[in-house]
Amino acid sequence: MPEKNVELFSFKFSVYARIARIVLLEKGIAFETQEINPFAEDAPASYLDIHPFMRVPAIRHDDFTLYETSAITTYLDEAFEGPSLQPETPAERARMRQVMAIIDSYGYWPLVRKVFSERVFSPAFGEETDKAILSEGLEESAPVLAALEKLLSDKGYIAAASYSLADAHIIPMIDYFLMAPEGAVLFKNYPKLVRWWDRVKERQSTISTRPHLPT
Ligand SMILES: N[C@@H](CCC(=O)N[C@@H](CS)C(=O)NCC(=O)O)C(=O)O
Repeated sequence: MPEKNVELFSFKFSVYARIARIVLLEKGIAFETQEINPFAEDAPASYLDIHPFMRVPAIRHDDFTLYETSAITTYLDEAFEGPSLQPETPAERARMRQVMAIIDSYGYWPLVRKVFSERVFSPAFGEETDKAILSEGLEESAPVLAALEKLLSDKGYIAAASYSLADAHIIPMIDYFLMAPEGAVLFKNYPKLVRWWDRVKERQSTISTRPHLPT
């Protein structure tokens, strides 16, 4: 069974890189981090050999490199020992993958790039909030949260009675969304999601991976 030699290409504010970090911690996998800012104009061109779309995260495990977060987290879960992060039944595994796809396809842009970026990230770096983008983001986030509320398992975690890759996948985006006061107000409309968040917000892997924004 493979042990160490895992390198994570990560950016400290990235929600996707945080998903990979959470899974590495949940599995207890030792890893080293290489910090890459994919948004920087001077991002190293050599990184394109690892990720041709210049995004984070990517991993290198011995001589195997991989990008795309869901592929990375599934690989880490299957290639390493530690608690399984994929539920037992086909229906629960399908639900897990469905939630991951929903947040990627419909959630990331409104929750993170519109609400969090405009309301929290930009002001932290001295830029003004674009209120039109913020309100568009809140409007577009509501159906995503409603869909998650409807799909959430009654057993305690997103897809099953145990923590899975789906929980790890949505924690960073919900965490950022809740840092926006308007996001936190909207979130209260979804009682199952609120209960789920109360359960996962104090988890060690959630706390220790939370980015520190300038104040
Ligand atoms: N589909 C990719 C998305 C990764 C992604 O968008 N990462 C963001 C950071 S959270 C990024 O690198 N953005 C750089 C850019 O948009 O230029 C995955 O699942 O890994």
